[in-house]
Amino acid sequence: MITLHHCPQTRSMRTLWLLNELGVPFQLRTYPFDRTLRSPAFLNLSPAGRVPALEIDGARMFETGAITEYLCERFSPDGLGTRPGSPNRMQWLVWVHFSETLSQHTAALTQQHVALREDHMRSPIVMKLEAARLGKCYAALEARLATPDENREYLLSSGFSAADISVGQAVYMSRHFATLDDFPATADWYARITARDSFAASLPNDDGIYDRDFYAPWPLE
Ligand SMILES: N[C@@H](CCC(=O)N[C@@H](CS)C(=O)NCC(=O)O)C(=O)O
Repeated sequence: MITLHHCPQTRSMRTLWLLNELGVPFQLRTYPFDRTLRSPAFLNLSPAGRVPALEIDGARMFETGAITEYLCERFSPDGLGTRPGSPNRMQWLVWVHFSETLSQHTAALTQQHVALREDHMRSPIVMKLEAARLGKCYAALEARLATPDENREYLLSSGFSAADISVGQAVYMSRHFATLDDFPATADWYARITARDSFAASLPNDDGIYDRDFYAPWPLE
């Protein structure tokens, strides 16, 4: 049995979406996003106290990118995944791991806007810089998706894959801090991939750690 250790509205939603899309049996253990992740029992699953953590084949895994690669190798090597040596392998790896570039900016912005509760703890400069860096990530996606010579519906020309899930979940989170308004091909792609039942099945029941849809970087409220 596979067990996903999960906090809603975090990177573990990426693994949840992937498991839902793979259609393999798994159980979900949901935790509050708090000091529970620092308990000895949780640190035994994930030594830095992070989600996702996955139990599979009697072993314990952490790191979203590694989990994505492993699950795809096991359950969908030629569908959601790509085999080493296949034509799309390089781009698949690039985009699966690019999701982390987006997520680190979202994590910094979540810390600034949400976790640090007092205004004097926050840095407007960091908020502005990190939101601008999300814009650079969107520009990279737009360049990939809005190619002049090819109408690319997904990140890989071969079709929907775990690369779309990985980056799509990262964009789902980053939209709290930077809109897709200036990136039409990326907005279309995002609408396309989030129309899937597997995405709907991975959504949290409530807003979780965010108390609003969008946090503007400046001015500080
Ligand atoms: N590179 C790691 C990052 C994991 C990570 O930082 N997860 C966040 C949630 S998005 C977390 O668990 N944070 C808890 C904390 O920092 O205490 C991965 O992709 O799994």
